[in-house]
Amino acid sequence: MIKAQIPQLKALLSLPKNIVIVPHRNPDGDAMGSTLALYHYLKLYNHNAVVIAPNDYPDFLKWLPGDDTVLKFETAPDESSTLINNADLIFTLDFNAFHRAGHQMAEVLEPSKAIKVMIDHHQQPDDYAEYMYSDVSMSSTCEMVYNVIEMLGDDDKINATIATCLYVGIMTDTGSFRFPATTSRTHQVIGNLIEKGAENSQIHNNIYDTNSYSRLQLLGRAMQNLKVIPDLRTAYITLSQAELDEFNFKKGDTEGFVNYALSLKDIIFAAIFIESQQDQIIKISLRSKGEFSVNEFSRAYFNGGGHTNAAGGRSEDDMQTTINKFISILPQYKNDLTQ
Ligand SMILES: [Mn+2]
Repeated sequence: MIKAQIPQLKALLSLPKNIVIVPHRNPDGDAMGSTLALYHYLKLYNHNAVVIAPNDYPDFLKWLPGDDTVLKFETAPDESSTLINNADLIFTLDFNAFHRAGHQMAEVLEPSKAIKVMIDHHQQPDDYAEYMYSDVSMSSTCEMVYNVIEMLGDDDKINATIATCLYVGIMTDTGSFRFPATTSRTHQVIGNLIEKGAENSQIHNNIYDTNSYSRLQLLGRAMQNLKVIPDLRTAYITLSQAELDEFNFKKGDTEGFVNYALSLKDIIFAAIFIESQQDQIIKISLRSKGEFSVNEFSRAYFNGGGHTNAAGGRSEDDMQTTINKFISILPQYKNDLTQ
């Protein structure tokens, strides 16, 4: 779709507008990188733009340029709602269904009369956006925002600030340029971003070399809890609330843990189950290699979804019940997991 609509979008953006930019709940590097990159881009045209995140995000993203301008719906619902109600345009980035912004924020977004623009690479998008750029083959929403700016004829407007934000999202969503959605085009975009001033080595350092001692200890516990089901090529990790508390858990601390399970030789399906006393649920992250779709698996059994090889989910049962359910489902997929 989007190419045909670009002139229309360009016309829309030619005069200053009230614009709200929204990432998904529990924003990650791609969500914050893409929304802040777009924010800095729109500011060049004197739009009254603001990023409203549904809730807070990990500290390792808090150095991003523009972080201090981000509103959080959860802690500023009235101010956020007013901005959403007064918006001419709402960009929803790195998600494709209002409920992914959380139920409270979804209730404000849904009835909004603003023109919606979706830029996203998750599967099965909802149909709410007048301008919809949805492509599941893309490495990241940040790569797509780069494409949009380029299609608008503004690649020369990408400065070091915008480049830095976009670099973060492409790097984090591709596991530092190694996941299968990483294409030669992705590397070309990354090359251009470095030319525009993204400090690649420093950015990597800012995001990944921020471990606290307690996070590494928590990782140690997670690895002790790692279980393997070799004949179904599956591995999973559990972390209880008590274990999180023991190691001083902070938001973002378990980011990437599931990838260790997936890095086991011959394992193609990995899961991590993390108890959240506050939400009264078990949070689930699923990863796979190859054809096995964790998006479909999560949609079918764990109230979630995402991509073919990376998805989230949740369970309202306790940990043991959730694990038992998980293990009991697996044999149905024996063919897919062992082919
Ligand atoms: Mn993404």
